Amino acid sequence: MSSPLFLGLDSSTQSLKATAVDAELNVVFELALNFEKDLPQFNTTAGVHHGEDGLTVTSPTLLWVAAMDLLLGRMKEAGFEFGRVKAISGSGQQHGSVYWKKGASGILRNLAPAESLESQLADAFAIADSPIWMDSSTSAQCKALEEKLGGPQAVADLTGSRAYERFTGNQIAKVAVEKKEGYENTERISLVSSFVACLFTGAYAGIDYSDGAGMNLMDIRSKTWAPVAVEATAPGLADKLGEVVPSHADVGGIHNYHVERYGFDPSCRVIACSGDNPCSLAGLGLRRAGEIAISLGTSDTVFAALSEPKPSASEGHIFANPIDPDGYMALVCYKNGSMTREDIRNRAADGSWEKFDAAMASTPKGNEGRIGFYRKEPEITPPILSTGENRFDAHDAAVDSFPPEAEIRAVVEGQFLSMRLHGGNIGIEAQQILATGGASANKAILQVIADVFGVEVYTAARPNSASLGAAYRALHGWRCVDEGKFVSFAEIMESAPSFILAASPDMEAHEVYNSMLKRYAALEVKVMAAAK
Ligand code: ADP
Ligand code: XUL
Repeated sequence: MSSPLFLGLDSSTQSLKATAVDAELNVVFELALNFEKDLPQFNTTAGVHHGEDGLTVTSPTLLWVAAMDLLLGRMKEAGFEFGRVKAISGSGQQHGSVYWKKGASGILRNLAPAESLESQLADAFAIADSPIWMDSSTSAQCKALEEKLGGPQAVADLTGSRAYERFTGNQIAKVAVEKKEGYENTERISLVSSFVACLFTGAYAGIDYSDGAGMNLMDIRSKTWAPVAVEATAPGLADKLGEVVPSHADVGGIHNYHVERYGFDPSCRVIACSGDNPCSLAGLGLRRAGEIAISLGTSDTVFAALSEPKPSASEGHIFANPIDPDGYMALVCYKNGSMTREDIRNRAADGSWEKFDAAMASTPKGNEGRIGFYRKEPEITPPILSTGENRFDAHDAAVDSFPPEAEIRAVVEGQFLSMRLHGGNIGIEAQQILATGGASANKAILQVIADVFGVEVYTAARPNSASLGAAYRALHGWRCVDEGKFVSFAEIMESAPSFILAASPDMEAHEVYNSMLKRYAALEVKVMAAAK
């Protein structure tokens, strides 16, 4: 008898990734595809389309559909044994929304294995372009929600976050007005995560409570839709959302499409899919106080598990914890993550990470007092909707440019000073850091993290903690079903591989960063004021 496998898929901004683990959590298979490179017919840049207003950002929903068959087909060609998969779960970029057209549930139910998902679902969406987390075009809707619910603190207390532009409820509110016909023709709205579950079950799958917390629609404590927020958002929305489900819930069996086309066992279960940051929390097994994660993907995020939610009206988010039904997670998100570092790399290091690393090695820690702010995209933390760059010398005087090497160090140091500042503001204090995501492969970046926070930085053997976490959650959900009760996630993680020490703090540099942090905070206030 072949041993069971558990499969995780991560539908992120730029890519679709698969990770399979066995029951002892050994990674037995990994594969990824890149939306821009592997699906050029959708004409995206790094998986997205930017609107002309500089604020609207969408991805074609059908791109994500086509990517699923392409990845599963490549897995089949590579000899992946789908028949061994006991359970599957997924991860999705948070906040993005999918609008299923009236009648789409019938199309999903009747998926035929001989035809692609893309051709069968071509007419299944009432809105062709999904708003995603990078969108910042809904300030008016955010203001309206906060006014209706009694202000930012009231929205934060109810939903875990004040109203944020990328949060799904505010995106839905905009769609309901600007694409009224499409909205009225929508029978179900999925998040990217629950949408992945729909593609596997061939039915509408519930939104899990961890990703559901990123919508400004869910009561963060009861983990059910908050009627007052739902009603304030858009007409008839309650009927389009379905049920909120626990992150470890079994949301259905695999559809025959996948059994026939790829060779899945008909008994394979689908476990609720969740957001990429929640799945990363699962992949890293974050539990202990003081253990924090820094994820460096398309977005940069810093997050930690916590037991008592203290939602802030000014910044950060509280989500339900995807692996602990009584717990929460706190998160701060940056839009100017990897794409902004890439932009500086392209301008100051000829597009080469080697040259980028050489520049880091040739510049002193603390950058001789230089501090830079880089907004290739409108920023979430702190909220600045205009793009731009601000550079300051050691005396806090604004300057127009830095030498190329200093520019590279500035974009890295500024980001982690900001994470220490804003993470600290919502109670994220590090005793140990787990780094993940594409840029966590970069040792020079990890050293800056260790020095700024003054703690050790660890990495997993692989940087894809979201798809790995989805695979772990597939195993977890399957165990919960099998035993007919909630099994603690810690039990699942007993055989998880240990982390690798990637950078130890240089305490002299840490002192330098301690004093820079005060300057950074003061300069940030100036930058914000000037940007308004
Ligand atoms: P996502 O899951 O959001 O699609 P990933 O976690 O896969 O993103 O990260 C992709 C990013 O990783 C790329 O945009 C790239 O800028 C960054 N990256 C890859 N290698 C390096 C490196 N050596 N140094 C810094 N950044 C890197
Ligand atoms: C989190 C957020 C991003 C996306 C990126 O709130 O907006 O990290 O999840 O995938």
